[in-house]
Amino acid sequence: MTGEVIAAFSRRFIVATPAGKVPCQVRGRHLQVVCGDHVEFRREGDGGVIERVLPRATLLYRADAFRTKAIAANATQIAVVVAARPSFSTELVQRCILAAEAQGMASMIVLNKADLPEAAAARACLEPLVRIGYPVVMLSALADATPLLPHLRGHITLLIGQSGMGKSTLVNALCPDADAATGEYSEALDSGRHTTTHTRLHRLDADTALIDSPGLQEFALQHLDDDALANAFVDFRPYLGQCRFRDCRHAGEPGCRLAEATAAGDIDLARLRLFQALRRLRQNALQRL
Ligand SMILES: Nc1nc2c(ncn2[C@@H]2O[C@H](COP(=O)(O)OP(=O)(O)OP(=O)(O)O)[C@@H](O)[C@H]2O)c(=O)[nH]1
Ligand SMILES: [Mg+2]
Ligand SMILES: [Zn+2]
Repeated sequence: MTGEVIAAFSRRFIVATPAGKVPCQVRGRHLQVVCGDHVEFRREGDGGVIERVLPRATLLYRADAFRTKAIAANATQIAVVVAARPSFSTELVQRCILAAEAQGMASMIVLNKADLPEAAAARACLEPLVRIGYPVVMLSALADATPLLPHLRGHITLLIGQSGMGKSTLVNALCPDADAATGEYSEALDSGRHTTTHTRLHRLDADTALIDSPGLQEFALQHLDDDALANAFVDFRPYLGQCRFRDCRHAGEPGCRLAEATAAGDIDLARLRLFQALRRLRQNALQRL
């Protein structure tokens, strides 16, 4: 039998099939199963045992020097959810987008809690990302989430972001059967309380789905080597391969096209700095190993 993994706990999964949902397990450690995977399983008692993961169209994951953490399989785009309150990190937003770019996935940003007075300032923080082509949809998940619907049709969209931004609230607004837990954020800590603990896929129709994921505190990009990292910056792509030195590290070498484009105002200096900082982080981690 085949089905789609709609929930992934550490070693237990819920697989959706046309005949209903089946609780499944994996035997052994060799098989990595992620929410969004299409799998083959055999029935065993009331449940099933997953035997094979079908080839994935995409796999969004993060990786530090020691381990890799898969987030979801087969999503076609990510929607990074940020909010007027609590505050969010634009660097974390960019890291999520870089990981998605490296998988060939589209990215958009949802600015939630537009009903709060801080929304305009939050929107201004996103302007550099709008300039390089990422759409921002501003809405209030509690009041009306429908402005997001046209962006979702035909996509499997992974909702990702820090805790307390309103990912699960959005899922509840758009999928009436979802019944996802939501939680007040902490004013004192200016942070969410990590209410969602497992990734879960919710189908809206045959070719549209939303994946809710636990709040992120960090997003390591150790898996992107220099070339993959540079290519993940969409704003760098027109200039890559044109530097004077073929092995240019875009870190102050003469004839660097990225530096020239930055001086001309065609690349945002903050983006070039982010690239250099991420590259250095990876080099330092490699040296420590
Ligand atoms: N004012 C306002 N509050 C909202 C809105 N959307 C969500 N919230 C509140 O924000 C808090 C966090 O919402 P959640 O949906 O649990 O956030 P989350 O992103 O799923 O958080 P984690 O599961 O911890 O990652 C809840 O108290 C929601 O009621 C909104 O549009 N406006
Ligand atoms: Mg949640
Ligand atoms: Zn260069």
